[in-house]
Order: sequence, then structure tokens, then C-alpha cells
Amino acid sequence: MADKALLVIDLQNDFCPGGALAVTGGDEIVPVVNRLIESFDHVIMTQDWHPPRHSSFAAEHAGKAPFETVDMPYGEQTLWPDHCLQGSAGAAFHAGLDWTKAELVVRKGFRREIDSYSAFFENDHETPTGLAGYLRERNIADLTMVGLATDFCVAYSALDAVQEGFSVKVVMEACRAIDLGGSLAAMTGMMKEAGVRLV
Ligand code: VGL
Ligand code: ZN
Repeated sequence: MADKALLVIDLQNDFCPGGALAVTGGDEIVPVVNRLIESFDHVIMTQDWHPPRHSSFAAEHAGKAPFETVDMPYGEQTLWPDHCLQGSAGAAFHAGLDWTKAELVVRKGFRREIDSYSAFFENDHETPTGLAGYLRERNIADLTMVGLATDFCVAYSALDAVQEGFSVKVVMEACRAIDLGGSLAAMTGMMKEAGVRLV
């Protein structure tokens, strides 16, 4: 029998109220996520982890403001306020998150020239993080995902996971969205269509 894992996406201070890229109600999910952590044998977390002057920061693009887009060699990229700087308080997990049980923390977005929303691939959809291999080697086939933000890092992780052959469930009450220009509805639709179970 294959194993199951809980994947907690980017539950970091910068995505919570008061943070650099705050997601409305981001901190509200912490108790729900903690209950799920207790109920899973395997827990994996991701941590958005950018170097200074990361190319996803609007400040790196003259004349651009956060939440505008820019064309990168790998495709369209949304620009963000500076956030989740490596080693900063903003990049730390929310203080209320029970992170000690996590068996693996996947850091992403650490290459200056490319962003990474998904826990599996960077935004070129080609450069792997190694997570798929790690899960296969450990015989984990069934993933439950929670965290921030529903319509970016959670959604891209879920879509890639299905593509990689994993069975994927997203617990919506344990996620919160950025919702830029209808992105929540668009990404929810894509997840459903791809076979992600939204519960
Ligand atoms: C995220 C925007 C930029 C996320 C990360 O975790 O959804 N969104 N970096
Ligand atoms: Zn980021």
C-alpha cells in the first residue's frame, strides 16, 4: 500500500496579515492545518525562499508595480512586492504552525532568475525541485495539500502533482487566496478539470 502525505505550502509570515505579501485571512488556517498535521503520518512543507533582488520582485523591473506582469524567458511572470527573503523573519513559518513534525522542507524560488510557485517545478515547468522523486522513492502516492496561496503556489503544486501521477486532494478551508483578476476562479476550475479533488 502506498503512503499518504500532507503537503503544507508556504505558511510563512510574509503571506500572513502584517507580512510583505499578505493573503487575507492567511493566519486563520493555522489551527486547521495543525489538526491535519496531527492526523498525518508524513508531513512535508514548502518555504518560499528568495535571494535579494529576486527577478519576481517588481522593484527589479523599471516602471513596473507589484501585481503587474512581465515577460520572462520562461513566459509571463506576475511581479510581487519583495517577500520571503532567505533567512528573514518574513520567510519564517508562522509562529503558530506546528512545523516540527515536517520530514522535509522544500525551499523554492532560490534562483534569482526564475520564480517557482509549484513545489515540483520552477516556473519554466521544466526544472524539477526533486520532490516527485523523493515521494516516489518513499512510496508516497497520495497527497493532501493546504496552505497559501490557493490560486498560486497551492494550485500550481496540485496541477503538477496530478501531472506527475500523484493522487491529489486540496482542503479548501485550510487555504486562502490572493485572487488577482479572477485567478481564484480560474485556478479552481483548472484544478477540478485536472482531477484534483477539492474538499
Ligand atoms: C506565492 C506569490 C509569490 C505563493 C509565492 O506562495 O502563493 N505567491 N511567491
Ligand atoms: Zn515568492
